[in-house]
Amino acid sequence: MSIETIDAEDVEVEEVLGSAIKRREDPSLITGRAEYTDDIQRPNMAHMAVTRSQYGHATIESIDTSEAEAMDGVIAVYTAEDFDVPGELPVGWLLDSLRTPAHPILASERVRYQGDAVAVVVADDRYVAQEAANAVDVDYDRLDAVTDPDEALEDDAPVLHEEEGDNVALDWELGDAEKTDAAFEDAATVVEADLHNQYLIPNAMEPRATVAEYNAGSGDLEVNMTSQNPHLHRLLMSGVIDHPEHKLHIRAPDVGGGFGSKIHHYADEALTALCARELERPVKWVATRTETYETDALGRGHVTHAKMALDEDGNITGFDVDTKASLGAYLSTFAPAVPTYLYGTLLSGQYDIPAIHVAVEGAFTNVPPVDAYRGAGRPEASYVVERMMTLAAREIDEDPAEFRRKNFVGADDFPYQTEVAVEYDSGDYEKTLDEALDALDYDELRERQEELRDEDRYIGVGLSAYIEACGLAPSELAGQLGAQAGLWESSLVRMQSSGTVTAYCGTSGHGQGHGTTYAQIIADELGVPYDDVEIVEGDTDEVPQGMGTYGSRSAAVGGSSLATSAGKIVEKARQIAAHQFEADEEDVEFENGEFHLAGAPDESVTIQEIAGQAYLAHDIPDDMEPGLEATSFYDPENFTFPFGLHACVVEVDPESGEIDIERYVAVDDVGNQINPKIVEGQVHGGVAQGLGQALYEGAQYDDNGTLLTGSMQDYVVPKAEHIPEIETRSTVTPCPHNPLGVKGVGEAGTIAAPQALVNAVTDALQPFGVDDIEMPLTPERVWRAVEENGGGN
Ligand code: MCN
Repeated sequence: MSIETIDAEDVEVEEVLGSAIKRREDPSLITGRAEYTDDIQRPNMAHMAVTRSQYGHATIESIDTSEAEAMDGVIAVYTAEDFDVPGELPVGWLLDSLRTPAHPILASERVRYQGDAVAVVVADDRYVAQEAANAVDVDYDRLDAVTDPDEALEDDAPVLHEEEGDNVALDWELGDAEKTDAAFEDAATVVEADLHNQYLIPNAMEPRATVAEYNAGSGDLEVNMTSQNPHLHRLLMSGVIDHPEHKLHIRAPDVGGGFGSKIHHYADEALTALCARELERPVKWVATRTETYETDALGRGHVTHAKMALDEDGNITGFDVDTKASLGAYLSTFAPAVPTYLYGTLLSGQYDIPAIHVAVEGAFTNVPPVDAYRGAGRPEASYVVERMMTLAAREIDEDPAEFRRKNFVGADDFPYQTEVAVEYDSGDYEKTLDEALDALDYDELRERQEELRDEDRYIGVGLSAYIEACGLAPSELAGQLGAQAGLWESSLVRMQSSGTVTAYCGTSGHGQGHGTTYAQIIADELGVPYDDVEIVEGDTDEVPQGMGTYGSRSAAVGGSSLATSAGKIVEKARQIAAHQFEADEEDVEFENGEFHLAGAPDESVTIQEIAGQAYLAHDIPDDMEPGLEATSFYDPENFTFPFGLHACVVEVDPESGEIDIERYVAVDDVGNQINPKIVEGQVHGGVAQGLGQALYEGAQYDDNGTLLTGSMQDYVVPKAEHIPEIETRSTVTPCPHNPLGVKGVGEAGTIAAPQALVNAVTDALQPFGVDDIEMPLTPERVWRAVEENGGGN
């Protein structure tokens, strides 16, 4: 059922957009020719390693670097006092209630999570550097720690940032509390639940890494790093290490996945750059897998109490959500946006809910900073909405599919203004539900479920009607909400005089196949062969400006910017063609790469020929500048709201707690698809991560803040054998406000999958009265849930 790929040379220009062309980036990736940061070698390069706290919370009494300094091969050892720079990591999203305690790149008085950096060592050799980092003698006085956001907000909790008085990082609400209270007063049914969304470790295949070189002659500092947004990193790092932005060059070589973890500005990359500048020598730092587990920003970490009000006909009349969200020990770059605007605004789900109120308290806790991880806020919202929809349907004894259908925003109701600030652009939710029910053969499935129960076999069906917001956002609106950056995207498209094209885009792909899909967009807009288009990303020296890749924004915002730049080229080329035809511009038509006069298609000139003329500049219109290139800054009008219906069918063994996934059906609507194969791949990857959360993953800390799941042996990520065949289908409801009609797909699967699985397992266990099991649904937890309900006896 998987989509067949096509070789680019077999695709006509007019069909290039929307074709499942093979990803052009794969041959180099799968034959070992890719260049990752750790592959970079420089003459005289030194290596940096970091001394990190092994305590979750402690004061630093003293730091003795003498033993490390005396080791053979050690070049320098630095602590906080050695760097005369601002040295504090900034927060890129501010809220009125937000507290912003200092986030130093090296701790000097107190450590607040296991992995907090205290010193760095630079040595000739990576292993010597690590050994010396271990030899830095830090005298700690251990403090009580707290890792759970609910507990961190209690009066007697140990306080992380004493100057703040308590652990409240932010206090935020959205929606109409009074109206929502009134809905509950009048409700025929009220459904309540406590829902947890555990800490996740992003686990990109390639650990974070940096190679920095400083040219003392020119003052240029060149930093190769694992980045999802080099231009943003340039801006942030220039402040942290006090280096002029125009003298800082950030490049992301091939990046082995990020899932959000490589958006943020961490201490380590800034420290590597500082060491290179201090020592005037290239310096490399590569995180060990242990450091990845201890220091990459975590995802999720929510504890929620939710209430849903229904009238006597089963219509939702109110939704009240109270969430305690962990922000970790310090605020990471975009952390404040994640449990607030990326979460609360999605709590209407696919439903017409007349009253919603959400209150979020953010807590400082003794775990690494918590920030965006694939989905960022939207999986947490979708989990709450879709778990509650399932619980409510059970409460009033309605079929979960029909209960959802009854409450959907109707296909004719778009644009739809929710009660939580956002306006959905377009959608047709019944269509994806119907596709999924058809794929499942739903009625037959329910009959089989009944029959099997008589044989003591327990199958369950879980539905997840998810919505997400991507392509963030109109810059002005984002600014009003607290963003400290614009959220446009920029591109430069240049047609060379021979007619080949180089397109530079400010996004920075790291596995999503932008080289392929962007070339499809350009080839389509300009009517040139796909193979004649080269895409450049991820380099502040080559790409004029950019905001990067996250929030599934690249197709909707970056792609739209590319289409806009290419459109400008066509317009300039049209003027040159009109000049050649001695005709008015309005009479010149452009089709499949050729200009001709209206009604005279046989006499045409190709855009490549025009490019030659544009650079020769011997005969172009008066007052026209030579050359054929265009830049644009595309600022979206709105978010775009992809949606879909994921359904999971499981069989659960109540005696062992084991879950067998029989089927996983994913129906997604991401608007027009640039490349259906890449869309399918993104859904597969996302679902794998979502099922990983539901079944296996979860960072666990003990009472001291010590990470108990600090390796791949203890923190289970799903392997191919754990993932069922994912049956994908799609519907197409174009985005009405961007030139390509596209919505994002990069996070859809991760947002949809966890609750599809949990809903399925609890559906299977209805005969045992099991309504909720905390993720991950390990066999032990499933078995305990059955036992706690009397084991069915
Ligand atoms: N696409 C398409 N048609 C659409 C929408 C998208 O063909 N209607 C294509 C795009 O052109 C792009 C890909 O699908 O090639 C993903 O596009 P988009 O949804 O715009 O997402 P981004 O490219 O902005 O990628 C970010 C997104 C996020 S936020 C995370 S997290 C994530 C993800 O992508 N991390 C990934 N997918 C990942 N895939 C890999 N391999 N590695 C990661 O770290």
